[in-house]
Amino acid sequence: MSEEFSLQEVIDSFKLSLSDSKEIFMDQYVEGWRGLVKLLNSLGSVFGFISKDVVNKLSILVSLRGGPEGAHYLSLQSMVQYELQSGLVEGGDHPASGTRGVSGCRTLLRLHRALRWLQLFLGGVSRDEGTPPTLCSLAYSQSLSQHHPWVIRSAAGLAFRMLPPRDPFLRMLNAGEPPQAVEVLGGAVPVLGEVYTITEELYSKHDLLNLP
Ligand code: 1PW
Repeated sequence: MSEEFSLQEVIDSFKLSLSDSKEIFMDQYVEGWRGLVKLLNSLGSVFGFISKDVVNKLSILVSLRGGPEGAHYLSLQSMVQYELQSGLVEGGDHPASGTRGVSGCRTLLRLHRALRWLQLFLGGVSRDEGTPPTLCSLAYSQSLSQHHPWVIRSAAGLAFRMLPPRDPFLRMLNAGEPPQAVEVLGGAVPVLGEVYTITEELYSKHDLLNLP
């Protein structure tokens, strides 16, 4: 995979993360997020604190997946089942993988909430409902911001103001000229939405949506 962001690559990873029976595979989910980190990195250093947090969350999931209990982390569904059964959900002891006190479920919940933000933001851009800075702030206030303390909300607000205008932003997606990129975006939003909805239902069913 190249270092350059590609929207199509992200769509493909999230699509591949969905099994026929609507399980979500961890490896492809993480791959999708790795792609998004490239976008964050291309947005400049003001997005560095966001990118760092995402990278950190991904490395926790990767180490759980690569650890001795890795087979249980094949899918989000198997992770939830395993961590619930083993009493690990609230942050158990995973000594071998070096993730003591941090559960896969609570880590993924952070990414899950962020995916909603991304879905709202990209949806707004694809429908041309405003400029990227405005749409990104709006999407954030409708989703992730309620889970963040003031200091993060204000840093995020500053970063969003640095987002480029619509056409340069669309070009950064590496999906062709703006009209074509809009089309690809239009295809991305439902895929992100499906992954989001399945995860939301899974977490809600097991009462995991407020994990500390
Ligand atoms: C323009 C493309 C945007 C796509 C990616 C969106 C990623 C959003 C991540 C926001 C992270 C803000 C800074 C970190 C905050 C953490 O405190 C917070 N993490 C998240 C992902 O919300 C909560 O994690 P914590 O502190 O409970 O481990």
